[in-house]
Amino acid sequence: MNKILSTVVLMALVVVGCVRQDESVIRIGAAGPMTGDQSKMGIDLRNGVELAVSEWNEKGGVLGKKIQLVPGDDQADPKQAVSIANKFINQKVAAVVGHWNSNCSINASTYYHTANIVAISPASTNPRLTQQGYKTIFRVCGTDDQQGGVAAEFVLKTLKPKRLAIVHDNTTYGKGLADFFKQVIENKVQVVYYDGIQTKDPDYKAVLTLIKEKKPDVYFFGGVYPEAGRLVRQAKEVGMAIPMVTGDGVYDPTFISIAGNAAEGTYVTFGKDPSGLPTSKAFNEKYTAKFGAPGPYSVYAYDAANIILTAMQKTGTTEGTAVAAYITKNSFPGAFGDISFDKNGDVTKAPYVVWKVTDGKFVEMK
Ligand code: ABU
Repeated sequence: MNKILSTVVLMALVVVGCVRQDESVIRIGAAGPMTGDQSKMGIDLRNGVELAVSEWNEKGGVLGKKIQLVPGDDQADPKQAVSIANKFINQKVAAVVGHWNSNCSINASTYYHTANIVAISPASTNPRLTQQGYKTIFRVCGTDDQQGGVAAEFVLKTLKPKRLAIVHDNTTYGKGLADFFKQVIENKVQVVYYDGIQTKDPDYKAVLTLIKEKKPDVYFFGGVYPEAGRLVRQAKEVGMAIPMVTGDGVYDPTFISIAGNAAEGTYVTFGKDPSGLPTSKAFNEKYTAKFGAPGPYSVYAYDAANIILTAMQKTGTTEGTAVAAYITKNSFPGAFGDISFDKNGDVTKAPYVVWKVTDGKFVEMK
């Protein structure tokens, strides 16, 4: 019996080995939270990559090979992100678009760096990601020092509060963004509350009551839309009638669905809307026909995939160092115009603007 079992295991390993050795396709990983309460972000990301891959395959692929999309669900969990990175390495994934969450991207980046795999995050905004000296790690979004500064300038010039509360979700992204915001503003406005909340907690009324007692005029939140939606909804329930100011992790219609009417008047920093630009027209039409309305980071994922595939085509290789060097030295057409990178792997242009929830929609402030 044992002999039969070991023969079956051996045959299975041979089959797996044959799949792993299959060099007839180029595999591109798409990593993000595809299950759980941030799953919309991961699915938006994967769809953006899938659209780019299907377009390249229609033109014959890259280097004479078809491209295969390999999705990786990191569940917005940095430990799971390491498992996904190892899975990609074992599957001989040539490059990765991902991850969405900064803590996931930072954890996984060490593995991609060691395996000489190019990874471009469409959405991870914590500065640390590109400060590690990893030549194959890039992002196509801005950074939290940039958007924290824009949020702070907006609060000082437009909302002009005397007293301010700052809340974060204790993640690399949320706490980092809250701290960049605080650095700019704390000598100019009295910060009457600063603390973290636990993600996934269904009830923030106790902390909101504490904040309300401190009588702030505005509160800033560093975190993602599921928690932001509950905070805003429950703030209204405890009678806290002050606006939330927050960052790109909250820019999604799901925030408004969770918060309901209480979302009205929330301010969010994010990039401009590219949908009216000629550079994103084809993307918008094709994405919408295939998947429905693009999510906030779908087009960033699409651009990231196109940058990787263009660099492979131009260099004639999937080898990480060569592909990364090409990405660093060249510029690429993207939804907002040409995209180029600095020596760290950050985009050279990432303008943030302020959006306000008005009549159930995000409206860009002039
Ligand atoms: N930047 C939006 C949220 C994703 C992250 O950076 O963690």
